[in-house]
Amino acid sequence: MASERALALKTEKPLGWVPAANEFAEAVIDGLSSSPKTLPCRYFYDARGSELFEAITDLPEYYPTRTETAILAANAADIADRVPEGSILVEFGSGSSRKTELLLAEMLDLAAYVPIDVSYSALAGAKQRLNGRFPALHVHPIVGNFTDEIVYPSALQPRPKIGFFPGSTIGNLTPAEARELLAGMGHKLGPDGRLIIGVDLKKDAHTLVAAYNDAAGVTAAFNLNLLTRINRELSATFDLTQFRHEAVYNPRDGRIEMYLASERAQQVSLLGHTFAFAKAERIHTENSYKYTVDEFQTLAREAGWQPEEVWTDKDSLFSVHELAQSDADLSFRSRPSY
Ligand code: SAH
Ligand code: AVI
Repeated sequence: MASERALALKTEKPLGWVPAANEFAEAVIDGLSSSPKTLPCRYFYDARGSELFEAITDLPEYYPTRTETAILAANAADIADRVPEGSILVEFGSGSSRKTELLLAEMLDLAAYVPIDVSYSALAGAKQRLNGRFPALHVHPIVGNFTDEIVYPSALQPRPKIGFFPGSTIGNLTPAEARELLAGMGHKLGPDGRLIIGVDLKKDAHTLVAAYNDAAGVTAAFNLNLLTRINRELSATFDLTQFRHEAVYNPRDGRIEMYLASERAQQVSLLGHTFAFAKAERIHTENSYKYTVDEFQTLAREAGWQPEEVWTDKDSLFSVHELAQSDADLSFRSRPSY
């Protein structure tokens, strides 16, 4: 069994790593100086934001998590069948890693599980739980942006790499960004790399808007928590009672848009900058793109991936895709299913 040290990834940051305050400050100042005002959605996930996201996943209106979980539960053994022994499972935006447990239970001969997330608290919680349930599994969390390069140590470099990107987090990027991220994942996973990715499907606007504007107000709290984080970490003066959560479906672009709308004309200061808000002016905090199966497969092909399998639920709410690198040698497959 390789030692923890031998398996440590070169780019792995200590588990306590948090993005440099100036990176966060720059992103917030840039976003609030833009017209229209924006904030990057990856900053939702401080400890409270990760907790609120977990609460969202239990909401009756938020169908994606339970639907994707059921798809994975029904197909985990099939997915695992095609994973060569001694592979590394690399997860992008792993959060609580709860869906991953379904795969890990079927992939008992993995060399390592590498969850990557910007949320320290989510990774720490997941590592502790997984160490308890799978004591033989090497878990190597990386606190950081999944767009960053991963430099594998030489012991792991030649091993087959399976990517896992559930949750439809791909939908939080524009299609152009998604193409770039998928192409980058191809590079990170190597020529024999495979990717299991969850993608939310287009559906009626009513169902979509309800999922992002729940009756209990948990999504509103998740959205507003971004301002709490900015107040705390960047000494800003947002008055949380004077901003309102909004979620709308934009059918032209096929995306849910989340905003924080100013209840009145007001000013907010932050690190020596002052930002003026008109009444009803909005900060665009998140997009959540929805795809048809064909649209997503086209995007994947454009990024150098070959769609191999797709699973959906009976109501066609959500899809899970298995992709292979376009020029991959698939001879290791255990059964000729396609
Ligand atoms: N995969 C989990 C969590 C989805 S929530 C699931 O399917 O339920 C999105 C997760 O991605 C959060 O944990 C968030 O912290 C993480 N995340 C968002 N943007 C990220 C980025 N740019 N780099 C790394 N992690 C990111
Ligand atoms: C992580 N991501 C895919 C979620 C989504 O559905 O876009 C984040 C979220 N935003 C509001 N609710 C959930």
